[in-house]
Amino acid sequence: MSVEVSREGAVAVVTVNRPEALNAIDLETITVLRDRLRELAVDVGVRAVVLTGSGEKAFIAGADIKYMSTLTVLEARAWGALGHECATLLETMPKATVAAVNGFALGGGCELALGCDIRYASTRAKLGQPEINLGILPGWGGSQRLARVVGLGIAKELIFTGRMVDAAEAHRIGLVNAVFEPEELLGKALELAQSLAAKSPAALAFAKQATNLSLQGALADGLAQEATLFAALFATEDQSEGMSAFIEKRTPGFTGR
Ligand code: DAK
Repeated sequence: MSVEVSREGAVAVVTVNRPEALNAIDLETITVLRDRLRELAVDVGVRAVVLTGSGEKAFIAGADIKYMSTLTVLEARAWGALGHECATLLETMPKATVAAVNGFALGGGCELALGCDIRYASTRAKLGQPEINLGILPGWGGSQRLARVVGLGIAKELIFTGRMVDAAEAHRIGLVNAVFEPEELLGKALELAQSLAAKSPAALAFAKQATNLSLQGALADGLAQEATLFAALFATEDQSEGMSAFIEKRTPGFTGR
């Protein structure tokens, strides 16, 4: 299968699996990825998702250029919508999403990583938006999300030049949260995902919803939404459990109720 999903407790690991093409994403792959992400978004047994690529060279080396080279204008529109849906599912599903960037994350690959809440990279990772070299622009959200992560000036430089950054530079500019040796990367991403899966699902989902608003729209609207979400958590058992556990000096057991 071009996309594989495995489970480790409440964590789902989604692996794009086309190593012969450096996990470049063709129509079948993006459609299956979209379907799997839709399922995981509503699966109450899954509290965190890790996205990675198979093999040692690539996370996702982009959208499949051979496939894209044949597209008509209408097909390009539909292709863009599929990638948008995947990145938006990663960004908005009510659970944590972590990209384990184990190699090339280019074009659409960088854009899917940008949809994730947190990005970990291996020392071998190379990230970038090289679409300009193909006579196109980033079409799966990169023209909007990259600037929100690294700032407008750096985003424009990377998108206008198509330059790739290595893991150290990606970390310095805030494009990835942390860098690990290749053999450590997936374990560290899983460890992070497991720790997020142990949090209150309601608190994490609401924290994600609120922080997603922080770089969009008016501050007053974001603050109003934060106030509503904050108050709503006081109707959950998890809030009572979290505070009781602190007072009783024990580890909380969150149930999601
Ligand atoms: N597409 C198709 N095949 C790819 C590929 C890709 N993106 N990347 C690699 N491959 C394939 C190669 O063709 C090669 O296959 P064979 O020729 O052996 O059959 C195999 O993977 C191994 O690649 P290389 O031989 O090139 O490996 P190297 O180590 O020499 O080089 C590389 C690695 C990552 C530097 C190089 O493969 C490379 O430059 N790849 C292309 C990277 C790239 O440009 N990615 C961005 C793609 S553009 C939009 C919607 C979406 C998008 C844009 C607009 N709209 C709707 C508006 C998204 C655009 C993109 O993602």
